[in-house]
Amino acid sequence: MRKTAPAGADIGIELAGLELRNPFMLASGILGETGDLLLAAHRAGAGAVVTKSIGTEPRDGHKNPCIYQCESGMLNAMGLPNPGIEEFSKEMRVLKGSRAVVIGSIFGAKTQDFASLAKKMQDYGAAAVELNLSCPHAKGYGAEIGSNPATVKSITASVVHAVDIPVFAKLTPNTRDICSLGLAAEEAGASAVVAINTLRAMAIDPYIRKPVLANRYGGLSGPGIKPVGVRCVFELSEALSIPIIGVGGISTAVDAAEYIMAGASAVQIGTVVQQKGIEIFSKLSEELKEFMSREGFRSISQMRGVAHEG
Ligand code: RRO
Repeated sequence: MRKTAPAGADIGIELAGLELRNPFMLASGILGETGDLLLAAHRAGAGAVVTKSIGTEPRDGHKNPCIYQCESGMLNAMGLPNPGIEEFSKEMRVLKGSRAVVIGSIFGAKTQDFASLAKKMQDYGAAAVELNLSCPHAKGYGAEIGSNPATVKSITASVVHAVDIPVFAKLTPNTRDICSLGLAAEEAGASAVVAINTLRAMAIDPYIRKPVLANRYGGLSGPGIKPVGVRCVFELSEALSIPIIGVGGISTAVDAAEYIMAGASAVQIGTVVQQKGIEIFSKLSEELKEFMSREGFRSISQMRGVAHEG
C-alpha cells in the first residue's frame, strides 16, 4: 500500500485526446439547457461540461410533477425537454472563445438522427459528443433503444463515421449485462463509455394512492445509486479497453476516488451540483488533491483501477 505523500498530486487528465484540468465533468441535464450555466460551471472549475441531451426538434418534456426528492436521492422524469438542435446553436455560441471543454449530448430515435445531430454538435464547436442511449423513461429513446447491443453498435458506428471528434456512449444500468453494451460501443469505434445513467424507479404517495411523478416512472440519481455505478464501472473496466467515465451518486472527492479505483478515467457529477451549487467543482478538485497526496498517489492514472490489483 502506497502511503508516502508525494508533493502535490496532479489531477489533470488526458481523455480520448482531450486535455482536462481535472477529472470532474458536469453531467448532462444538470443546470438546464443554457450556455450561460455551462460557462458558469466551467468558470467554477469543471474539467468539462456536458450539455442537456439535444434532439432534432424542440420538445417540452413530461408534465409536472417531474422531480421528486426521496430519501436516497432524486427521482426525475424530465422527458428530454430541449430546444432542438437548430435553436441550440445559440447556447453553444455563448461558449465559443471560452476554454470550456464542451461535450454535446444528443438523443434520437433513429441511427440517422444521431449522425446528423453529432455533425451539428461538431460544427457548433463541441469537443466530443455523448450519445444518450440510456434515459430510463422516454418512449422510443434512450434505454429503449440502448438496451440492445446491436442497436448500440449501429448508432455508435454511424456517429463515429459522421464526425471527427471523440464519441462517448452513455450506457444504461437497467440491463442484465452492461458489458455487452460497452463492448458493442467499443467495437463500433467509441472513444469512451459513460456509466451510468439513472436507475428506472418509482415513488408512490400513500395518501393520494398514486405514483408521485406524472410520468409514473422516473430515473433515480444521487448517493443511493453510487454502489450500482461503481459496480458497473468495475465490470466494464474488466471487459473494455477504451476509457470509462464514471457517474452516479458522487458527492465527495472520496466518492470520485472510489470510481477511479474501479477503473474510471474521469467522473461526472450531477445531483450534488443541483444540491450544493457550482462551487462544488473547485472544492472537489482541492479535496481530491489532498486525498491523493495523503494516500500516496501522484496522478489519476496511478490511482485508476487499483481496486482490481491482487
Ligand atoms: O430528460 C430526462 O428526463 C432525463 C434524461 Br435525457 C436522462 O438521460 N436521464 C434522466 O434521468 N432523465
